[in-house]
Amino acid sequence: MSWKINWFWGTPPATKYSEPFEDPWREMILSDKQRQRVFKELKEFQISTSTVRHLRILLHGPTHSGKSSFINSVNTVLQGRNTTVALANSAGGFSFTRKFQTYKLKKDRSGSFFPFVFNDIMGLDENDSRGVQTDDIISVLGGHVPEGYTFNPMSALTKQHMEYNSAPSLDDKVHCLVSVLPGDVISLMPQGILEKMKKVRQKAIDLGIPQVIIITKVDSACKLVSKDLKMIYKSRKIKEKMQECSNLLDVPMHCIFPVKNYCEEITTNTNVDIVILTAMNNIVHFANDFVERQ
Ligand SMILES: Nc1nc2c(ncn2[C@@H]2O[C@H](COP(=O)(O)OP(=O)(O)OP(=O)(O)O)[C@@H](O)[C@H]2O)c(=O)[nH]1
Ligand SMILES: [Mg+2]
Repeated sequence: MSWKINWFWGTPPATKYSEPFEDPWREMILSDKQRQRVFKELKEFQISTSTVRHLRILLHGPTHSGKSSFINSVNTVLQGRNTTVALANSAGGFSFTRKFQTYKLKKDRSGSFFPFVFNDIMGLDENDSRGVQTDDIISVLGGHVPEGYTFNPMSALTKQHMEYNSAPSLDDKVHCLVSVLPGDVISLMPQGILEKMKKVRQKAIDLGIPQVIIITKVDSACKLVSKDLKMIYKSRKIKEKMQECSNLLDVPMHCIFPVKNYCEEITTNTNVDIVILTAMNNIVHFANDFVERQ
């Protein structure tokens, strides 16, 4: 039957890959009012149990994927000004972040902090001698790595080391694992890195830790989005990247959030804020659900 329809109407021209979808495939309101709503949600978020002081969010992923920039971006949104808490770097080569560090974000001038913290770690590299060891990330998940520990790409921290925390509290453990992937080069991700990420993911599944993927650099990944971030959920390219991540790491689409980090800007922008805040609100709720179950 279909050939008759085609014959009658003519074969419709193939949709151009660069053309956006007419309707956004994920509902995302981008307006000042929405920014206020998601901002308020994160600002007022509280942990629903007293078993932990804060929710611990671990960012991991390939080197230069934008892990440190994401922490800075969340802080920039919350402070409403250009900030750098975690040092990010533009040079290639080795992972810039070497130390295991916890970042608390200031809530207001009274010295209080948000009820979540970020752990920034060394990036994963295909070359075993250049990036963080998979076993070290697994140790971080379980709360065994002490603050300030300098990762050694040549050997992982083990129970035999003095620094190894063999009796971690629930506070020390990770409550949400965030895999940070660079949107512009996902398709080129070396198999070796993906295998390492899958191993970490499997351990997180075993421990019941929720998982989220943040896709950074959507501005570099898609011209439409680079010109106007409002196109983020109309872009075929971004949807394809998300699907690719979902397939590669076996994470459902509703746990994947594309963002553009603050890198060059010195002022904040409503749409950039909304995509970052939306991702963060989901992360803290997933982490809170996990802590509630412990
Ligand atoms: N265009 C664009 N550049 C980004 C984005 N996020 C990060 N970058 C850039 O990517 C580079 C690496 O960012 P980092 O935040 O240092 O990445 P990282 O994952 O912490 O890297 P390592 O600590 O070295 O493993 C920097 O030059 C950032 O400015 C983004 O959303 N868009
Ligand atoms: Mg870093």
